[in-house]
Amino acid sequence: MKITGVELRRIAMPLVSPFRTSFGTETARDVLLVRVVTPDAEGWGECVAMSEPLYSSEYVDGAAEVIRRFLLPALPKNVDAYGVGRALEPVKGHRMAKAALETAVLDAQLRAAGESFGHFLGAARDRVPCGVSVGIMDSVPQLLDAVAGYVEEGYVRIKLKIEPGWDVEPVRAVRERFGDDLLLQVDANAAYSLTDARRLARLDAFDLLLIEQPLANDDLVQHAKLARQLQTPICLDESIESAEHAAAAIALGSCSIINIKPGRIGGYLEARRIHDMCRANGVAVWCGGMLETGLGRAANVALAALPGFTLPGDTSGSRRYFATDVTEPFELVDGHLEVPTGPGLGVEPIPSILEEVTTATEWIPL
Ligand code: OSB
Ligand code: MG
Repeated sequence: MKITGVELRRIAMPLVSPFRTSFGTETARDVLLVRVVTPDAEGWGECVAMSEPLYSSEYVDGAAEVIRRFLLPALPKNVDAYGVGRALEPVKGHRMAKAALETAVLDAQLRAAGESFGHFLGAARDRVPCGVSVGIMDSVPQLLDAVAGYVEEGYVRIKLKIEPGWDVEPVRAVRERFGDDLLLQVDANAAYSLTDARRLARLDAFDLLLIEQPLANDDLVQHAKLARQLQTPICLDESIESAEHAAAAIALGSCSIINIKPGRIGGYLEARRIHDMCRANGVAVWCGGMLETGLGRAANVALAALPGFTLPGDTSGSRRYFATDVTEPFELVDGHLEVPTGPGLGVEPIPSILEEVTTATEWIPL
């Protein structure tokens, strides 16, 4: 596939409510979109990097810079999605930037071939069950109201963001109010250390599906030690940047579940590799999210339909994030989102909405 050029487009997407985690509070999503143009088709990739390097070392200005300065010049004249990863291998890290570019190339390639992401990746069902990630709130009553709204909307699993000082009490309150049948899990975004093991073990009383990323991003050994002190299964998010990390975490006993976020690990091809490896080892996976627009969401929903994704993902409906999405909104039906079936992502940005939210564009001929 010959690439004519690439557009880098920045969009500003206000969130319907502030989203607070242990690393910060987001009120708007500053998104970099990559549009790859070929003679036969165009493709879109959404970069999941956030404005500041607080979740991981990547950030959106840095991703744009590495794409224009190092990634695009490294692309061969003729390339498919598999070739993108090979061509970009000399550049270390920057997986979110690489994922956005590879996804845009894959989308263009699949649209030209008339094949959907779901079919290409190996989706085994036509809809996926959805969870929702609930931010840290100012008070427990406010949290209970938010969770009640999501339960009413049909979400089949609730994830509570936690941090020291906001953990046992909110979890207890949600468990008491919504009962033992609610699928419930927590996400610490690396806010604890091993000395908090006894505090974290108090969460064992609440029958959580998992605790996500309790300790530092780069500490697989301490996660393995913590796992031996908890009954609640440990799931890793930030720590897993590749299939090699996933294999190491499983071998060390650092986690028994993996959150696969294609953006964090370099794209959907690597995501499928991790899925295959985990499935062969009996390790459950689920699809995480980074507050994506409908473009990123479409691909995530397709991935979440693979057979090894045995837990509900953070693949929520558009309105959980945005009053107006850039695509037709994803809407929950009976707690599920439908996997798009059209060519490529199977969704398009709506031109008038895209124009309205665009803050900058840059055309780079190849
Ligand atoms: O840790 O899973 C996370 C959002 C931004 C950055 C990191 C995380 C999250 C979420 C929300 O939990 C997931 C979503 O609904 O997209
Ligand atoms: Mg997480």
